[in-house]
Amino acid sequence: MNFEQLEAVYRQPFFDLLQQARATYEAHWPERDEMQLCTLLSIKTGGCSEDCGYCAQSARYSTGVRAERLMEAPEVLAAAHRARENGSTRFCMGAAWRGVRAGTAKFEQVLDIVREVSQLGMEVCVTLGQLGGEEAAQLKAAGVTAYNHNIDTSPEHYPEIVSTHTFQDRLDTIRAVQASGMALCCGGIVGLGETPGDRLKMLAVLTGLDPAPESVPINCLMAMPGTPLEGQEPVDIFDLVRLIATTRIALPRARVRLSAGRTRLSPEGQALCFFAGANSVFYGDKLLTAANPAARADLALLRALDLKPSGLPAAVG
Ligand code: SAM
Ligand code: DTB
Ligand code: SF4
Repeated sequence: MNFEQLEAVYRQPFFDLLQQARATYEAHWPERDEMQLCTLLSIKTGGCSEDCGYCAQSARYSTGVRAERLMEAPEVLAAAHRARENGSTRFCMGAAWRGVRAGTAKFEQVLDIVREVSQLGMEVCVTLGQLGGEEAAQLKAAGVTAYNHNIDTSPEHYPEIVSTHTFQDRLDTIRAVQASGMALCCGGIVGLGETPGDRLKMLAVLTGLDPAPESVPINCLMAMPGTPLEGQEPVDIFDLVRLIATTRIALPRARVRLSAGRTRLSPEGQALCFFAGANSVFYGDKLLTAANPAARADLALLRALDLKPSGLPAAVG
């Protein structure tokens, strides 16, 4: 869908939009009462060379996040086991890097980690920054299911948020991921000072990707103290619901993940997002460095809404 088409969908009367999104969701997701639970782990925290204005892990801002070394495989594996025991079916590992290069010791260590974690039968997602064809092929061979690389906002707004790499750099990595056959997890953040139009321009880029992204994380900015965006106001809940609904309509088969920022949403607000077609969340008390709702609270919310965690793929059980 192009920008004009997305705008026409987005600007419908609120309940018409919700109804269209719900119908689209139910037509494409027979398991409509299932919520995918994903657990995040920061395998390399802080000290990043990039200047993404929202990020607590950039070395350029004093955020209180200390630079740590890349975790060893056994530590990561233990966390992955815990995630699976707690009901997650997707394990997402993040690293605060500009990117990775084949043949380096750190990349080899990541490949080792992936080989081990992929034995557990969960979907394995990594987000390591920029990469090329060789790195993507090696990650796929090691057992990565999906690579997360967000475009974050519209092409126009991107330079307001990041100066150390370009929107085109993001698209180049996305191309390499897609060429490797890994699934692409690609979405963005709301609350970066962008307009609703910027959000739809971001969505136009996402819907133009071929193949379409397998999953689309919609993050609400976690305004991290010390970052340039620490003072940003949260986005209006109805604007967020409209965006989720429009994403569901534009990308019917994608998992739409209500990602960072749920700590600032009410249960009722989240319920509207789920009704509009969000069918995945990050589960567990921590995102990468920021807080996430307590696991107990999330399970209570799912129960209240008669939703159930989606199961592991049948082969693994
Ligand atoms: N360094 C890699 C990169 O930038 O692609 C991977 C890790 S980075 C933390 C992954 C994504 O997390 C970012 O693209 C952004 O969408 C999201 N993110 C980071 N900080 C955030 C924040 N404070 N609030 C919401 N989302 C955030
Ligand atoms: C994504 O879109 N959101 C996740 C995941 N991909 C890597 C990260 C959210 C990070 C929130 C801020 C933090 O924890 O520092
Ligand atoms: Fe580094 Fe990724 Fe944070 Fe940007 S978003 S500063 S690239 S960790």
